[in-house]
Amino acid sequence: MKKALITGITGQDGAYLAELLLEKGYEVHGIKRRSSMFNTDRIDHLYQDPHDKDIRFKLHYGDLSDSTNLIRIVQEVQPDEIYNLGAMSHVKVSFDTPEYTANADGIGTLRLLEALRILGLEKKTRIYQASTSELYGLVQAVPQSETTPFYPRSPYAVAKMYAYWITVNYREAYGMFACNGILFNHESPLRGETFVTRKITRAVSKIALGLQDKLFLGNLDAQRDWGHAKDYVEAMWRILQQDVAEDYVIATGVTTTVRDFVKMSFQEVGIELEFVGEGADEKAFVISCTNVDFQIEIGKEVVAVDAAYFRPTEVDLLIGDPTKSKTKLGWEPKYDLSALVKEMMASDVEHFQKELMLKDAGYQVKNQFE
Ligand code: NDP
Ligand code: GDR
Repeated sequence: MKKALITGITGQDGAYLAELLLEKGYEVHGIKRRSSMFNTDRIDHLYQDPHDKDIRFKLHYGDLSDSTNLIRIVQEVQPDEIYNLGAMSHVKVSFDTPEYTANADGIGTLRLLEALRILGLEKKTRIYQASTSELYGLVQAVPQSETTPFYPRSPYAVAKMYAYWITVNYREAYGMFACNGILFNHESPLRGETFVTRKITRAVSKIALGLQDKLFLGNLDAQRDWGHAKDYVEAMWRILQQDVAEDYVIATGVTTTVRDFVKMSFQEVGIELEFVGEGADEKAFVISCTNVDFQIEIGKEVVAVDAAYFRPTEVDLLIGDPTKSKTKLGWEPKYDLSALVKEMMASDVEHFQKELMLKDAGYQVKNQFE
């Protein structure tokens, strides 16, 4: 039985990957951070009682900023494969916490690679590094492929650039099976609530149900190549099953503006919008509503730009070239954007319908910071 160790197992990708590897018969170990409240919502359905015999799913407390802890966990688990998904993954927040981001996202990768060397596992354990399309940053050429130059535009992307190159360097220097997956944006109903897609699908669901008035967003012109996380974790696994360690772009090859993602989400609940104005003055109004379940007033302003969400340096356009992953990995995404939006909207509408029932029964509905 193969053993995998996943950092970032409590995150969006960690949850989908753990599920996939368990289905494939792996013994799955994950590193979770200590938090003051439970933080395992996304993987609670995979829980196995540690008192039972022959369990195949186990969590270890740890942090990418603590070498001693990483060395101890790797020594105990002796994994065949490591998937390094742990990171401070929010681009905008990385401008507020640049040093921590560099430590966790950049040096954290070095700590894991060194743990393998220190333990003499550099020839046994394969390692996947969660690299990102944010490396391309300021547009040099499109579509972006494995050979497009990098120009990172945030502390997050600069930290990930270190992680990318240290992975390549350890592969070349020590013959390690260490690979980068350069993954373009991927989303799902499990996506963190402050990334733009989930922020939109949550807010649209609440607006349609009368639980929220308006959605405030930043740059509506940004273009992203959005895929589904479920497809992307399959690519991570395939990258580590090859004969030769290489780096791969994982993307759909289709790009869409944030504005169009907003329109598509509202369309899922039968609401058509008209966008008026530009830049920080842009707004969107309801022009029709065909869904009788949602009582929304025609002419209501439901979207507005708030410059507080603009980034000091923005990544305007991402569109990936997945030719290498298609030909060498045989990887093909199963979801397109409309299927992704449909699934995310269905999940959030269902969630907020339950909250509405609670509200109607006199319970307070939570406010959340976005
Ligand atoms: P999430 O933000 O959903 O999950 C990040 C995970 O990392 C969480 O489990 C988090 O723990 C954990 N984590 C954060 N800081 C540390 C730390 N110091 N030590 C250990 N663990 C830590 O990200 P995604 O699942 O979306 O992304 C997975 C990886 O892929 C990340 O590295 C991200 O940067 C990268 N990536 C993501 C893309 C995307 O579109 N989703 C695209 C390209 C790359 P906790 O739950 O406690 O916060
Ligand atoms: P990104 O994702 O920065 O691409 O990083 P995010 O969803 O945060 O932003 C995408 C684009 O939308 C614009 N935007 C807003 N973004 C947020 N979060 N909130 C807003 O209100 C808003 N309004 C407009 C942003 O400016 C940006 O252009 C994600 C993360 O998962 C990274 O970890 C990963 O490496 C990359 O994707 C690939």
